[in-house]
Amino acid sequence: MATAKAFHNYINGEWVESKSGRVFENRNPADTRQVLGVFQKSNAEDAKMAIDAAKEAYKHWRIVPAPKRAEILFRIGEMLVKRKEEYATQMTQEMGKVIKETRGDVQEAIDMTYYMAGEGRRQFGQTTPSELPNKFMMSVRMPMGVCVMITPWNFPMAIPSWKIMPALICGNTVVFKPATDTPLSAWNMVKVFEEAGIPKGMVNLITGSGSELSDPLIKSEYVKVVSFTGSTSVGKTVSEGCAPRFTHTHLEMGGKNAIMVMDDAKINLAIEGAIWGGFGTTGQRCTAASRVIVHKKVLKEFTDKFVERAKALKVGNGLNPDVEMGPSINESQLNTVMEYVKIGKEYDGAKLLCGGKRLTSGDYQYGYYHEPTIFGEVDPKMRIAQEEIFGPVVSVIPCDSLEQAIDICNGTIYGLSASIYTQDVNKAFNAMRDVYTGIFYVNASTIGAEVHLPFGGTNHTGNGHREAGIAALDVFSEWKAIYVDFSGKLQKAQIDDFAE
Ligand code: UN1
Repeated sequence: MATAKAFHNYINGEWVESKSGRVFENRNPADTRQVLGVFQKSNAEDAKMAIDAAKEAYKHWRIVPAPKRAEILFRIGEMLVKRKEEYATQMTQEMGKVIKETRGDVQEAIDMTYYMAGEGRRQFGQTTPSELPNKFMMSVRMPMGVCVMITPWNFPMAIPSWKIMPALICGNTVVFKPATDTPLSAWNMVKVFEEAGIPKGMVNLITGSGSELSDPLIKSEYVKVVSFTGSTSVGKTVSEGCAPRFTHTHLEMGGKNAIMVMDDAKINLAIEGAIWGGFGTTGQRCTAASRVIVHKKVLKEFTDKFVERAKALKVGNGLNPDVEMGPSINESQLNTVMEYVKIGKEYDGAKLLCGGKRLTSGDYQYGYYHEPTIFGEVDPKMRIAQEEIFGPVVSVIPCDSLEQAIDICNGTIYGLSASIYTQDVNKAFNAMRDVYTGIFYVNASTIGAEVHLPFGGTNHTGNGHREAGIAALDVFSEWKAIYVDFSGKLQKAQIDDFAE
C-alpha cells in the first residue's frame, strides 16, 4: 500500500510537524479503505506556538487599513473559485456528503469571503451630536486580538469561513482548530490563504483532537474570542472554560428543527422540503428538519408520499452524481443513529415507517451507511422528538391546529431553524412571530441559510450571538466610543455634571 501523504500544521507562516511526534489518519466514511492523508495530532505546545504566532501577527494586522485587509480576502475568494471542484471532490471523500452539496459548501465559503471583503469598506459606526459645542462623538469597531475557531465536520469550509473571514476583516488574527474528521478541507483552505500571501501568523492551523487541544486553546490568557460550532454539551464546556477570564465566546450548537405542514399546504412541495431538510447532508446539519409536524387533515397523504420518497432515495458514495444521500461521518455517529432507532422503537414506542437499519451489503460494507428512516405517530415528548440525532432519522408528529404546531415546534431545548408550509399569509406571519428560533422559513425547508443574514439560534442552540451577516462583526470586534473636544477649554456642562 502506498504511504498516505503527510499534512502539516501551519504556524507562523511555516508548515510544521507537531511537537507531539504523533499523527492521525483521515479516512473516507464512504469507503474506509481509502486514507486521504495523515495529519498532525497536535498537543498543548503546538497550541501555544500557534497562539504566540497569532499574538505577534496581530500587532501588525490590527493597523492594516480594513480595505487593504479586504484585498487579501478578495484574492482568497478568487482562488477558491478556481479550486472549487477539486476541493468539493476532496470534501466528499473526507466527509461523505454528496458532491452537489460539497460544491455548495465551497461556494458558501466563497460567498462569505467576498461578502466580508466588502465589509472592509464598511464596518460602519455611529456619529451622533454631542451635548456640548465644539465636540464630536463617534463609535468605531476595534479588533480584539487572537481568535480561536473550533469548527465542525459537517460544513468543513463554509463554517470556518463564517468565522475566519469576519475575524480577519475586523483586524484580528486566527488559530484554526478544525474537526478531526475534516482536516483536509481545513488544510486546503489554509493553503489558499498561504498562496494568497497572508502575513505570517495571521492564520494558524493546528489539527488534532478537541479533548487534547481545547484547554490549551480556550484557557490561554492571550485568546480574546473563542468561536465554536458543535454539540451543546461541548459548547457548555467551552463556555465554562472561557468564563474565568471573561473570554468572549460565540457558540453555535444543537438543533431539533421542525417543519410545520398545514392543511392548506402544497403537499408535494412540503414533501420535497422534508426530504431535503431531513436527509440532505445525511441529516447531519444543525439546521436539519428532524421533526415534521403535520396537520391531521393531510397527515395520511403527506406521510404516505413522504415515506415513498424516502424509500426511493439513492444512498451511496457521494461522488456518484446520482447518489442523493451519503454515509454518516464515522462509526460513532452511525452508532448514535442506530441507538436512536432502537430508542424510537423500544423506549418511545414510535411507529417505524421506513428504514431503521444499517446498510451493509456490497460496497456499503466499507462505509457508515444507514437507511433513510422515518418514524410516525410520534409524540412530541418522545426522546426521538426531543434530542438531536444528527443522522437520517425524521419524526412525523401529528397536530390539530397552527397553535398546537407552534407549541410543539417550541417544545424543545433548542431554537435554531423552523419552517411552515401554508398558502395562508396570516398563518405564515403568526408562525413567524411566535416560533422561538433564530431562523424561520415560509414554504421552504429549514436548511439553506445565506451568508448575508445572521445565522444562529435561541435557547440551548446559541449564546445570543449570530454568525454571518453584519451580526458576525459584533462577535469579532468591540465598540469604542470616541469623544473629540476641540473647544480648547474645560466646558461648563462637564463641570456641572460633577457638581450635581
Ligand atoms: C449547519 O447545519 O451546521 O442553512 C450549518 C444551512 C447551511 C448551513 C448549515 N447553509 O443549512
